[in-house]
Amino acid sequence: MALSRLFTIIFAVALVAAACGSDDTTSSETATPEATTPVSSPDDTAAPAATTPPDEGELGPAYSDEGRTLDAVAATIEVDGDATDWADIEGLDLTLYPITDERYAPKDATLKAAHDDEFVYVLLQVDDDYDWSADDAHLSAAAAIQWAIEPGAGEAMGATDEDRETSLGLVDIWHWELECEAGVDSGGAVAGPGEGKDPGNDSGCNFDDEYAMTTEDREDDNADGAENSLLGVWTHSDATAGADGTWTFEMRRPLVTGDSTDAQFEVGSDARLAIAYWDADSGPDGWEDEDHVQSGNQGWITISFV
Ligand SMILES: [Ca+2]
Ligand SMILES: [Ca+2]
Ligand SMILES: [Ca+2]
Ligand SMILES: [Ca+2]
Repeated sequence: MALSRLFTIIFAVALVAAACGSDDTTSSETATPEATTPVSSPDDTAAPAATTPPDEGELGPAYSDEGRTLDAVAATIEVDGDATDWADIEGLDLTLYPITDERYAPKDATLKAAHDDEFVYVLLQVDDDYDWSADDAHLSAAAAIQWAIEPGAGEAMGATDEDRETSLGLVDIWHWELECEAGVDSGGAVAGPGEGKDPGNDSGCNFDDEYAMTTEDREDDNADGAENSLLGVWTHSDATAGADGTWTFEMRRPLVTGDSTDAQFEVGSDARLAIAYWDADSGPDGWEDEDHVQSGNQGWITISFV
């Protein structure tokens, strides 16, 4: 098994295992990392964009670290699950590839990013049929966005495949299991962490503000006074069980939170992003750890705040 593939397996397993349900282990005893400077690309000389996407089912990295870029443009966005306000914003079309098993079909997706004076906005749209259960998040789609907090962070939750135990930097994770129905405001902007939970835990809808140092070390944000006001609304183009269509995940967070466990964004700077998506049709009990498609095995996507 190629190291890169093993790496993505570990990434997926660690991410999902730590996220199952809303009972994330509290970690008040976990040391909060020192504050870090805002992310910027370590090398302003962008490599030429890759022009040939990987073949379907090809799992190895097909892009350099700087190979895919997307501008986060100034715009007026309302987080309501309606992508109409993004219509004039250029997106990045990409294919999310499976982790451990080619049984799971790659998923086509479109990513857009924007900002205003206060917030960063992310729109993730994934082509997949509609599955949602009020009772079991594994029978619903799920999605996650990962940002590098520190420039050198590996896309395996901060580590690398060669040394999964050594963090090269923190990553910020917005992790969304769809416990609330379509059209509902989700995240720390509208719900607290819940009894005994760390501040990053969203007790309302399970749209959590998290961080990771390695594949084995992921937590809800847990600093005293942490700022965790993620806001997200999801919809699907045809909310009929099994109906083909497109998932829309619309998200917002303040550009600057001050949290050491969040990426901080600044107009004129770059950030690095990766995406994960879970398909509820992956197995009879919904998605499991390996039922995960993602962009990280193709390298970070550079987001330029312009
Ligand atoms: Ca909208
Ligand atoms: Ca599906
Ligand atoms: Ca936070
Ligand atoms: Ca965070």
